[in-house]
Amino acid sequence: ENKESSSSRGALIVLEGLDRCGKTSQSGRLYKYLDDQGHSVESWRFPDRNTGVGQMISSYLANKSQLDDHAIHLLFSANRWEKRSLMEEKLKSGTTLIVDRYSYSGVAFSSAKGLDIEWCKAPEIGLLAPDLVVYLDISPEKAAERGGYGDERYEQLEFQKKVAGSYLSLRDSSWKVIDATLSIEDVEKKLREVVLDCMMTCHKGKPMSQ
Ligand code: DGP
Ligand code: NA
Ligand code: NA
Repeated sequence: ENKESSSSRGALIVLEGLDRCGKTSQSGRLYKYLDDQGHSVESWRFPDRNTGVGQMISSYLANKSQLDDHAIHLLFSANRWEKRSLMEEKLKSGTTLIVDRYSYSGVAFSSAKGLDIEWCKAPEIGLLAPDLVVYLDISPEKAAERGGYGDERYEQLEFQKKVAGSYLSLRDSSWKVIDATLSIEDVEKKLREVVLDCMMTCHKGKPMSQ
């Protein structure tokens, strides 16, 4: 029985990892695969740079504006909050969402700057909890070798090392960790396995949590 019944909700699947870990291309491939299989699925990403808040974030990341570390943290969180009701609607209507970065990025990147981790987590409380978090694991050094970083604010080796440490402290048993240094095809295959497993079993009958 491969088809979901029309009454079941979609799964909230989150991809996390350092910059250049391959998340964005993997979410694209996963989206295409699930869509081709006939699933109702959408590919999302945070920050969503298309909103007003998202434009402020984009300008900050491009070093075109300066903001207090706490203020930008709250903007990233607000950017997730402004999409929350749409997210809930989609999931309720049976659409599975593949989300490139979510609250873990929020906490990992800001706490890497030295902000208190509990303070960082607070504005994320009440957002929808993922059914599955997949961490694409790569060392900061290997990630930096991949075609180089762009010009964005956080794309620097020393900072990414701190982010990697923060992510490590956030990992729990609900995370699936995939070795992101495998070939694109192998990462894709492993990602499909954990995602299909989640879609078949892990969220069935489970209410959306916050
Ligand atoms: P991306 O579009 O996935 O390349 O993300 C842009 C950059 O912003 C990337 O370096 C990760 C970082 N980032 C993503 N989400 C958050 C967040 O919620 N808070 C902070 N501080 N940084 C974030
Ligand atoms: Na980036
Ligand atoms: Na990305």
